[in-house]
Amino acid sequence: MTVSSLESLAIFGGPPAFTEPLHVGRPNMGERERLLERIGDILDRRWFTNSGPYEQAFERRVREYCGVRECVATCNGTIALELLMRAVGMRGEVIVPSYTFVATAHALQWQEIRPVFCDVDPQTHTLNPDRVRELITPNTTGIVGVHLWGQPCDVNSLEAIAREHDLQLIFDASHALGCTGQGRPIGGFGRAEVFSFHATKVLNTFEGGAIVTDDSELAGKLRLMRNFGFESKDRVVYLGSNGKMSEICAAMGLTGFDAIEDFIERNRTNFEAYRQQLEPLNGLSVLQPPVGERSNYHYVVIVVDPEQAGLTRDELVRVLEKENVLARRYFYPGAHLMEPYRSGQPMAGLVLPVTNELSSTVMTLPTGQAVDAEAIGRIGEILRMALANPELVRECLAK
Ligand code: T4K
Repeated sequence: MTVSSLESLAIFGGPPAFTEPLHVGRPNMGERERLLERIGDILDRRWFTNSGPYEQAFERRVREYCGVRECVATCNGTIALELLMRAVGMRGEVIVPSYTFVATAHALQWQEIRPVFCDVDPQTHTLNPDRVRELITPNTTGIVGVHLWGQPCDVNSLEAIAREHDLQLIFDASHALGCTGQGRPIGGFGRAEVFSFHATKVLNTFEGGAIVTDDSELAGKLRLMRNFGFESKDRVVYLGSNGKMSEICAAMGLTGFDAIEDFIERNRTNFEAYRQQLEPLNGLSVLQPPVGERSNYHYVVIVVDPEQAGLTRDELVRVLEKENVLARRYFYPGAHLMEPYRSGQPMAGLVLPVTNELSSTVMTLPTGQAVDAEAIGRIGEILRMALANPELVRECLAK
């Protein structure tokens, strides 16, 4: 359906612009035939998990892609974070943004480490190093930076703070495969970095994750921890868990890697189409990757200024939802407003003005293989129409 007039918007009773929902997070897929071949081979070999040949090949691909010495593939990004936090000796208090997916904080809290929520920079949406300094106490053992949306953290400043205060610095790079910071691939900063390969990520292994690092000793420890602490048959030398990546997940990841440049190019084209559609609209701004850095463009992040736009982020999300465009309010509310932090740290929000602002004004829009320029044109038209008539839209939504 086209959106030709205000009355044709679905909130006013018109048919939705899309018959099938457009999701943020529709999985990207490589060549189906190649994946099925690989799965056939796995079934023939009857080697399904425990560091099989596909998992090893996947780890090699990640290492080469990120230019790092070590990769430890895992069953998901959350377990990867938990293993890494434990392996580097985080305990007591660890400084972390609240403006992130809640898994970053949960991975700490799960091991009874207190996440100390820190505010982010309004331009980059990543940890503000000046705010980090203010939160350091004698109990602080580490910092977890998050390259949110693939935007690189201010790695130089965070590394300087970590050195100065003898803190462990790791990065949650769940969104950042294929991105750079300081012109270098994400993956090589801090003691180690963690990727997520969840279905919704630029490259997916159905579920999956990985820890990458140049520190071979740390990687060795992580490999033990990922496999119950088994050093060899019958010999356990460390407290471990089960964080292994299965062969079928690795096969999916390898198939994705064969097509990763296509995934990123599609995202980039979509991003440019969104910019063209949305930048002329008053009150909407499209978050740009930093100049000179490579991005995977996997999240299309729109900041809504309600004063200028005449409508709030939540109102626009509702308008889009009626059209079957399922924009997401990532990351709303901030992690500090989710349990157990909401009850356990009721004052945390006092030092998080930027987080509070972003979590109420940001929406992410669908991209990836499932979206094309024509769909983005229609999304642009919906938003243009709604923003040209804010009073009527608000009145209609209030009914
Ligand atoms: N750190 C950060 C910064 C993260 O963003 C994440 C994960 C992690 C750590 C933890 O990594 P993992 O342990 O997950 O590997 C999603 C994802 O579940 C989550 O992985 C991701 N971040 C987060 C940003 O988004 P939800 O609950 O918001 O969305 P979900 O999973 O319902 O999927 C979104 C939409 O995607 C669905 O509405 C439909 C579509 N979809 C989803 C799946 C799973 C599909 O079309 N097909 C699918 O198979 O969390």
